[in-house]
Amino acid sequence: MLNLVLFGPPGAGKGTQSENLIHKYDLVHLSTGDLLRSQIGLGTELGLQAKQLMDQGLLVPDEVVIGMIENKLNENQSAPGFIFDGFPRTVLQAVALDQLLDQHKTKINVMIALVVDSEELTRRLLLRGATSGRPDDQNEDLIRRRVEEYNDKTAPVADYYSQQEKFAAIDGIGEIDSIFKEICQQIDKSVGQ
Ligand code: B4P
Repeated sequence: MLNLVLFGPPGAGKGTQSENLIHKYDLVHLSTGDLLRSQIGLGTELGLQAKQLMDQGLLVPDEVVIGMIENKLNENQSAPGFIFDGFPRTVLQAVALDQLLDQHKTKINVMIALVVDSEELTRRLLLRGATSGRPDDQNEDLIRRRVEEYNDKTAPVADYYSQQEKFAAIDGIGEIDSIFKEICQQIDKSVGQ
């Protein structure tokens, strides 16, 4: 099995690169952002609660996203591997993911971090906000809040994978295709191909 964490601040290109990676490596894509937006679209209680936090640029509670990932792992027991996009976003989520994968007799192979400066992140997200209708992409103060939330709560997750010697950083600025090639090289290296 190949299990990959795609990591980086909001707008770093995680969702964009995941689209290509799932085809090349035949992986199941688990994006907690997409899962939460789907709950919002369905108007569920969970979606309503998540929307209040997401619209403020804040993370939703750990137990909510961990529960969603647990359900998806159980639903996809015969998958050849997973790409975790936007999860884990806290150290507690990272510990929970290791425990869940252990129950499924598998593990994370590599965490790939896309490095992009905050000026470029703001530019990309405002550009996406102009067409996507995502409320969290339409306001510069809110984007700044999301980046602060990332720096406070999510950035330490990199150390967690670094300590396990699974961390690889890639420059996330440049052509989408060339960044994709670099990610693939890193994945192939980590699985010894
Ligand atoms: P996400 O949906 O994960 O939002 P994101 O980080 O903004 O998306 P992403 O980073 O994938 O966007 P991409 O770079 O591909 O989360 C939204 C919210 O959900 C969070 O703020 C939080 O509230 C909540 N949430 C999600 N997961 C959670 C968790 N685990 N715990 C708690 N809360 C959670 O794309 C950005 C733009 O850049 C696109 O328009 C793309 O076209 C462009 N782009 C990409 N690569 C480019 C490149 N190389 N050059 C130029 N543009 C590029």
